[in-house]
Amino acid sequence: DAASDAEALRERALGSLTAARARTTLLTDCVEDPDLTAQHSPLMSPLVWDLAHIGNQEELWLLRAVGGQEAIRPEIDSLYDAFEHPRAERPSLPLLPPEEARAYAAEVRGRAMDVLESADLHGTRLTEAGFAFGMIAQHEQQHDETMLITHQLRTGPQALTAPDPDPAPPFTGPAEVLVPGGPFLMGTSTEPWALDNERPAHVREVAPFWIDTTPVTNAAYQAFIEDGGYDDPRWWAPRGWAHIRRHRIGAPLFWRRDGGQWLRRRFGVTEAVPPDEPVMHVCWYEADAYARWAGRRLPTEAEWEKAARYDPVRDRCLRYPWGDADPGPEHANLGQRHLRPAPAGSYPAGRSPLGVHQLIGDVWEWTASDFLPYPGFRAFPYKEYSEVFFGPEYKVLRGGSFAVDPVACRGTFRNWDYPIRRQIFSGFRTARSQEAD
Ligand code: AVJ
Ligand code: FE
Repeated sequence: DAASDAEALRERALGSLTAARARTTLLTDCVEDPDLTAQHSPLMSPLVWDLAHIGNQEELWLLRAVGGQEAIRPEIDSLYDAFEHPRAERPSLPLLPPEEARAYAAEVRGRAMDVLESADLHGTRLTEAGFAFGMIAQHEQQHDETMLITHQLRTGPQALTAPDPDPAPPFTGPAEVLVPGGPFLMGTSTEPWALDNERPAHVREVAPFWIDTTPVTNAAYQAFIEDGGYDDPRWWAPRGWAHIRRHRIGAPLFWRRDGGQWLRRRFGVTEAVPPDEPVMHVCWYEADAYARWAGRRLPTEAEWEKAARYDPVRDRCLRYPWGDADPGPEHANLGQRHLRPAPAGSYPAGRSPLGVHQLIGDVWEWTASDFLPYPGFRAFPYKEYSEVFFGPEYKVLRGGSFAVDPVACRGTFRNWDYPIRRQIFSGFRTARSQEAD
């Protein structure tokens, strides 16, 4: 009945917010204050900025917009407005010191719990099915992934540990899967916590194409390096070629050649690059060049989503590759349970109906597509989440990495970044059109 539905929604919102805060606490309590206030890379904010920004977004949406409350500290809004201050500038702002940032985020959370208890979860579009609470839990989890990237960029001793994923036997399935052409329903109009750029559901047509069964592995990527892939302009988009030459890029970020082998630094530890793991920390230009070298191309965003969600037997799209159930540990490497992707061929229970593996979790996957609105898009609840980023300067990534929490992950979820970015947990898989047969 309606009362128990509302209670289930409240429980889901509470659980999602609580899990996000536990992760934020882990990521900000595992280092000392100087590591929280330092800027570890000009690409990133100080961790203490993310912490107070998480609290400030929660204040704006849950306390002020939903709860109708006055600002707790109106003077700090502008410090934590991502559009007023680019990341490089944030360390020089008069930010709340770590203890104050923690206390502020905790005060907001305490009040948000009271708002959640009495909110009408069918009152307005903002609170419908607990949307604002889900949006804020996703926002915090997205910044937790951002903070994990900051941890990866940080030099110095290891601060985080996690068990490794289970080893997997070498993947022996077919290298690629045929995805049938024809229409499918892309995006969603029904997923209650889907963000504005995933909406609305709309029919898309794709031509038949082949897609890699697993993400491209380190071993496959090393073959591209060893074949002189970084020295051959034939494989590179002109801007990508100019970029890798100017910055002398010749391998994924964090890789280093040591005699005959490749090493990588991962969360403070240097280790041999594992051959069976999906390649990570490559930019769009590197993914695009690898695909051309391999005689293939990146999948478009629509192709990726059809490969991930389309069930040819039921002729409909699923919420996730494995079906409509929320992600569990058997389906995908999500939620920072591990601090690395799992070997190619892991999580067979998470494969799509067409037989494509590891679409969700492990590494974000670059697609060929620019970040553009779907037909019928409406910015909600604020233009600065998606709308201001639409255009050709951003490329879409799909699927989510090991650092994405299930609450911020769906078959329809869209991420985007500049094509030169590679500090993110980004990999890719390749495709080819069927008519090339
Ligand atoms: C969707 C990951 C591109 O981190 O810039 C966080 C998410 N938006 N706060 C980002 C976001 C506002 C966003 N990405
Ligand atoms: Fe944010």
